[in-house]
Amino acid sequence: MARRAGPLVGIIMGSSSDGPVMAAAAEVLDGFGVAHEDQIVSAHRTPSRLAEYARHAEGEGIRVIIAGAGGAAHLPGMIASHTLIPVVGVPIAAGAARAGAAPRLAALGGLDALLSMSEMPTGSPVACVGINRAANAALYALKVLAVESPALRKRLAAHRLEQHRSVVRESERLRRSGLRGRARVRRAR
Ligand code: RP5
Repeated sequence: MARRAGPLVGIIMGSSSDGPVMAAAAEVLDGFGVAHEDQIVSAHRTPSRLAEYARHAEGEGIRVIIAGAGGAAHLPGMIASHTLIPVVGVPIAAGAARAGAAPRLAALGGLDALLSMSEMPTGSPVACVGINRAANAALYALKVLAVESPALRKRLAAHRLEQHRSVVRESERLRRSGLRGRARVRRAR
């Protein structure tokens, strides 16, 4: 894949309240140096903008769209129906706190959004990660991009190796200290 200046990933969300969850996707992409463009597109409040966004994404050469939404989350499925760009949905459970208020939990804890995305009827598929798992959506998008980019594939392989090493390091610490935080004393029988 040739290097290009424009965004490779489009991150969209139904509301600004989805921003705190979706920021995890941006963080992962930034960590891999992959350009993304972030926008708010509401399937039910800005339906014409949704169609426009699909055209814009195709024009920009965006390769993967990550779409986060809560409630009866139509955004990923509707975007997918307007474009051939692969779409990864992020079901969102909690809206951001407004003016110091506590986070507003979706009535069904995100299950509504999860099912809206994963149960897309045949014809307009959406890949779907777990509730609030925006980081996983970004990792999935990176894997899609890596099909055409040996450099990115290398970085993903290094990331996977580091995950492995970090678990081994944690396990070694656990082996030394035991689950209760100190070495177990073996009782002689
Ligand atoms: C959905 O409704 C959005 O994706 C958001 O998760 C949820 C609540 O939106 P706001 O009321 O915070 O704008 O459309």
